[in-house]
Amino acid sequence: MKQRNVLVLFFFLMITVAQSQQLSDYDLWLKYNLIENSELSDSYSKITNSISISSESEVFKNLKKELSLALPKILNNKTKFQNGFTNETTLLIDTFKNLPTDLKPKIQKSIDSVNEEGFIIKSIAFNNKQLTIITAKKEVGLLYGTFKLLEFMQLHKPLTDIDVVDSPKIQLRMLNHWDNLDRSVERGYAGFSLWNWQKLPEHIDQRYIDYARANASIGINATVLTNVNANALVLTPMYLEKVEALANVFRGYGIKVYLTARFSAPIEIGNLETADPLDSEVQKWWANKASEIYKRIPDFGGFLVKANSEGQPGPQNYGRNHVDGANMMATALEPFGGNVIWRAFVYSEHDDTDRAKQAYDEFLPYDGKFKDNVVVQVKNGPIDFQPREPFHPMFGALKKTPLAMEFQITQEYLGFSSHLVFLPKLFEEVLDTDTYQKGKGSTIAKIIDGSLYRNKITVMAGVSNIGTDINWTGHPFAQANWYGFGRLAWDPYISSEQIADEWLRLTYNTDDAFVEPVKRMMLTSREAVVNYMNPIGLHHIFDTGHHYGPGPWVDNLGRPDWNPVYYHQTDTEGIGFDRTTSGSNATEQYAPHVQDMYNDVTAIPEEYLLWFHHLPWNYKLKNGEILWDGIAIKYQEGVDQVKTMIKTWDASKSYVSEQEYNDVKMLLQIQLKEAQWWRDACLLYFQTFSKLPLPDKVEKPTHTLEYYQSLKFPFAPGIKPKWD
Ligand code: BDP
Repeated sequence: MKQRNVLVLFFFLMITVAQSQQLSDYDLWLKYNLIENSELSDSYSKITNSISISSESEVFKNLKKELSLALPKILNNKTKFQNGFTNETTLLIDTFKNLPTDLKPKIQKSIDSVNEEGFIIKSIAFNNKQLTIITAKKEVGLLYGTFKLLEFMQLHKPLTDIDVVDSPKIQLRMLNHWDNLDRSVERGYAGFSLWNWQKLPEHIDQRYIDYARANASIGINATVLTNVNANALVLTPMYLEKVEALANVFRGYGIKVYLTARFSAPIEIGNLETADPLDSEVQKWWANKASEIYKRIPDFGGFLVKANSEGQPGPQNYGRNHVDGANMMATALEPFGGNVIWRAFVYSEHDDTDRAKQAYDEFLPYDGKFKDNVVVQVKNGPIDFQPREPFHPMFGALKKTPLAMEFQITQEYLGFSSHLVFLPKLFEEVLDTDTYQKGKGSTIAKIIDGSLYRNKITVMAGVSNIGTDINWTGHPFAQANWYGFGRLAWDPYISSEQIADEWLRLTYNTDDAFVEPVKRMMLTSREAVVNYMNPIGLHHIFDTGHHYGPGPWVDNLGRPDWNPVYYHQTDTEGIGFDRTTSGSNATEQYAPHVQDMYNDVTAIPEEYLLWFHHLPWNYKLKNGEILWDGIAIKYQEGVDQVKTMIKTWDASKSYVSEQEYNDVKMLLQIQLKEAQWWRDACLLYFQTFSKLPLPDKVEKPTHTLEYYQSLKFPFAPGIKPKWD
């Protein structure tokens, strides 16, 4: 009997430990772990001993809540808040205009250099003692400054002489949720949509608040709640009331709400017979809709629109064009300060031009024709969020239209949430790329932050990887992709290495012996996935619809450019898509310097080789290997890299909790199995054309090609409804 009680107690304890561990996954990078170094802890305590806050606004309430949550955890002592500045104050948090008059001159220069969302954290001598100040032009800057101060503490940085002057370089730092009203998430691999439409507006889930905290902590200031494949119902009063409730939560964290607008909404929910953008009734309908929304949500951000793309309705259904459609909506939003974000992800089933060329061809003639409150949102590459793509040729080519960057944080083509892939490495590669559109140094970062062409609106969007999973993102390391996206949207020039370093310290452990190897693992993970899925410029060889696993053999889909065989163009002679002047001439869409580089098989970086060139199997790569061997060895390298990742993680075991260790370990095992699956399936298939043996270094496949071709996944997560 006694023994049974002990056992029950033991199980109870185990469950509690497991639950508290999972709850810690829920805390993301806002863990606020206790600082054990007493010297450091004392110095932080001195600074945060007595905090002055002067207002009771939502933003102030939220930053106070955050400090009250964080400081006792980090420093193990209580924080004293005061109303307004006193002699006791050690940390003063206030907007510049409200600072004590004799303090202002000491900060004037710094405040002049920050923008509307920027902030200053400064330690200064004042009234014979040392005072730390967080100040900004607007309240939201104070929130960002507060999160930064807490971040510094979690990173164990010295604060005694702190002097930070920081501003976001991009205005709209935005998540795009591909969330449907039934709570399924298109390309979502982390559970259901966070938005519980059925319980809204009355029930405010704590998740909404924690979501807003997490976003504010990395500077994300806009969210599109709904899928680009939009449902017009979200624009009806019943849903707008729910959207309003979310906007009310997010406002206090500096986050604006946007919605996707289905172009045919005037017909579907407005009882009109047309959605023609030049029809005055349609124009009136959108104007009234905008005014209805702004009555509820005065700071509503605007609409994100996917039009005439993959079967979505748009202006072309009425013989009009993108400019007509976007400007009509922009006119409706203009009186209220709203924006239209018009997506450039278009390709037509009636056009057999290389799909990689179509968006550029369609949009270039419209450059400079959009209204001032329109931004055109472009995916990072010309096809579709592949593990690696060359940059989209629209970047830099449209000189008079602000372009938004659209990255995909959710891993549609990168192993879902079972593969550890650190995406800031991919984002950084894109942002650092030189388009040469205005001479050398015309990097994508400069186009996106508006510094190259002086755009009025600047936007970076990321297709969210967040859902109801307890750890938010499915894979614990996928939290780093949300985090890293936010950091890069704030400052597109910081390095992925810095992001990985800081994320690891905030999330797991600040010990260098842990951080250094695990950081290297994160930084190589992106190249690993390229190697085991799409090496040397291969792309879009994913299985149908769900995009889970390899399907290079697929050739039976409705339109040529949905089929992998279209993208690799393999035959007995060789492999690759000729996009040079002798082929589809997609290279012509780039600046001359880049054209020359991509056209020249000896000058092109080999990672893009088969994206632009069709080459014989025995083509000699730079390292002397023939192409067939080179491809096979890259696939093997990808698998080997995952094996090394597993070793690194094993060696880190003592630095993380058992559950953290096990969780990632199991996921890495899946990644290894799937990397091998990719390697074997692709090589067996390509071998039917090359007819060459696998090089010795490459492990032999464990199954036949027929076996891999027979695999079906009808219930793979994230499937796009209807079209599969
Ligand atoms: C593709 C996805 C599809 C999206 C589409 C888009 O497969 O689910 O609807 O992009 O971005 O990557 O509109």
